[in-house]
Amino acid sequence: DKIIEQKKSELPGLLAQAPSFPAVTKVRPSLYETLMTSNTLQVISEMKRASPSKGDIATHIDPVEQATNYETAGAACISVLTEQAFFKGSFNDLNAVAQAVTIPVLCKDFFIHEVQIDYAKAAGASVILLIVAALTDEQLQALYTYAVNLDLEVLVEVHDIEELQRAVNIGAKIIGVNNRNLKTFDVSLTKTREIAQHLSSSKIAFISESGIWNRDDAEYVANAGAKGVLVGESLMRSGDVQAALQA
Ligand code: IGP
Repeated sequence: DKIIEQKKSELPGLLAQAPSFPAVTKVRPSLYETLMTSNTLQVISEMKRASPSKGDIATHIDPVEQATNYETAGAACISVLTEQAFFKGSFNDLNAVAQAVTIPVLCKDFFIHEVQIDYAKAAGASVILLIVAALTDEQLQALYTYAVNLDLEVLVEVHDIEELQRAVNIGAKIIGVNNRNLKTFDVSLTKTREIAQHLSSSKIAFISESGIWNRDDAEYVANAGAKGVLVGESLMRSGDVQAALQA
């Protein structure tokens, strides 16, 4: 709730000025296609400097170096946290990463207004995140349609069965379950299993987000039905991204 309040307070600033970033003209592969056509668990690796639950994680890491390491190590997509007040990210981080890699780039933020999507697009994202819990059905539908019309893919994040239904109702193709409860910060990978059991369509690319630390965790969610994992902290803390992703 605090983060959403913060986001609301930033809207006038964004609306006052058109986004202006060095242009990114790359045509990236579709995250959805990558997830649906590969037989192995795909990794979305995250650039995450800090978080409200963990405080500082790796505040000074160079986003270009980190993203290049992720890409070389075989990541399917790079997630860049752009939220500033709580996660110490920025659209500049996103733009730098988008310039540096050719795989899909996910803008990870708390989207409540179309103007934020304009910024994400201008900075070079090919995917955005929409968090069902933070939006009404009307907002969710409007932002989803707005993003798709800009040629962006959308990762729709859910925490429970009811939110899953809301995501399915708007036609979400990529759905992620966040194993971290956004209010208590508790992490439980059993969330992934619970949600996976209620997925009715094989056309949905299902992703497990948060709290993946090792091979056992990855195998657990893959066996539960996840086609991909979204991994932040464990990769940000690991000195050797290549080794961590191979393990
Ligand atoms: C990564 P972790 O536990 O590997 O650092 O989690 C990612 O799932 C997490 O950063 C995240 C997130 C979010 C952050 C998932 N959904 C929504 C901010 C907003």
